[in-house]
Formats: sequence, C-alpha cells, structure tokens
Amino acid sequence: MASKQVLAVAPAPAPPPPPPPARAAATEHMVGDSNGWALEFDYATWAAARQFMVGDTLVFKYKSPDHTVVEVGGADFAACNKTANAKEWSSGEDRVALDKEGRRWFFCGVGNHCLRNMKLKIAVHCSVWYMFMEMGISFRMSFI
Ligand SMILES: [Cu+2]
Repeated sequence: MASKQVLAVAPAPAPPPPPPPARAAATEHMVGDSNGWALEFDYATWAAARQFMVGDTLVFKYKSPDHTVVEVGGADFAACNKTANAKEWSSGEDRVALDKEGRRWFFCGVGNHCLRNMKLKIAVHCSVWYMFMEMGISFRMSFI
C-alpha cells in the first residue's frame, strides 16, 4: 500500500523591493494632452507641470495641414521667426525625440499662430537632475 506523501511547499521568498520609482523610463508627452497642438492653449503652464527627460518623446497632434511644428533657437522662438534652416514637421502626428539635455523651442509655422500662443518651450534634463530636484538640492549653474 502506497503511503501518502505530503510535500511541504515552502512559500516563495518575497521578491526584493523594487527600486524607488523615479519615473517611467521613457514617456511620451502628448503636447497639450487632449487639446493637442492647437491655437490659444497655454503650453507654458502645460510644460511647467511636467518633467521632460532624456529619452522621452514629444507628440504633436493636430489636423494637417492646419498647423505645423517648427523648431528654432531661443531668440527666434521669442520673435516667432521661422528661420530658413529650421526643422519643420507637418504630418499631423509628429514625434520629436528628446535625445539630449538642454532647452528646445517649438512653434507652429502656419500664419500668425505663433503670435497666438501656439508655442512651446521645454527644458530636457537627465533623471539624476530630477532626482536631485526632488531631494531639494538646488544647484547653481553659474561660476560665481
Ligand atoms: Cu498652427
């Protein structure tokens, strides 16, 4: 007669705690959220509430050809000046890789849309920068 065997199953060891969730590694930022890329939207406030990290992507969504996305430098951004060598996207769902740290400036190249607030400037940082910011450590970029 076969004896019953009872195998004691040890509970699986608890997995190690995950590292602190700094933030999802790569984020797609839908510019303007459900508003998309449009006239008379406050993109400055939209951008201020977000962290733009190296590796993220901006997605500009709009009805082509009503708008475009132009990338210029800071001075041309302030003047709504579309330079001859400016990068311009016009697909209606433009994906812009944030592949390095630094500032980026975008506006709509159609008509006077830039003057009508259709402009976005962002600062892209690495995850370490945001980590320090969250720790409350401020640092000065000047050499004074
Ligand atoms: Cu436009």
